[in-house]
Amino acid sequence: MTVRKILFYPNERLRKKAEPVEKIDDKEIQQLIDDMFETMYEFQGGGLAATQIDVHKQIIVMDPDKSQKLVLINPEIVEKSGSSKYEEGCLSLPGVSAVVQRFEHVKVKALDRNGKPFEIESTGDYLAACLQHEIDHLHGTLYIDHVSPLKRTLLIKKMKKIMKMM
Ligand code: GNR
Ligand code: NI
Repeated sequence: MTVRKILFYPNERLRKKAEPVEKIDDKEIQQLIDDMFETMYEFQGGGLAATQIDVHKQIIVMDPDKSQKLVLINPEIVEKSGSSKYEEGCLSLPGVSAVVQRFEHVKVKALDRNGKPFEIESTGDYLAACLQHEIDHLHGTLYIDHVSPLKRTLLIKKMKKIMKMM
């Protein structure tokens, strides 16, 4: 297993749309999933999208409450309703966070790491925010796209200052 390099904003590759995975029963894909967990734990994220390590395939790993490893391949939101706010951070924008408006409830359909379909649903909590945040990454969207232009400018300025000190 290898810790992979994370892409940081404003890298344009974070804006690429991920392609669906066709063959899950593949050594390369299984290796990639292991590396994604390794990378996510190394940088203490609650989730990680393949896009963030410059692999443009529809794969997400998550461990939102540090209790169960979740893998979502080719995820798709099949139900969404309501609205709620959650404070989000992102490994691709180190050192900053902001309150983001999301759907309160989502139901997501995906394949697990064995290619078996499953559904996961969540309402108004970290998992619900995380699912939407990670699926956004696969579409080239970042949480700062969901805040006001003024707030976004301030966040980017602060992030660049923090990154210079790292
Ligand atoms: O570590 C992370 N925390 C987080 C907090 C609220 C909502 C979403 C997240 S995901 C983020 C890790 C990350 O950048 N995933 O793409
Ligand atoms: Ni993120």
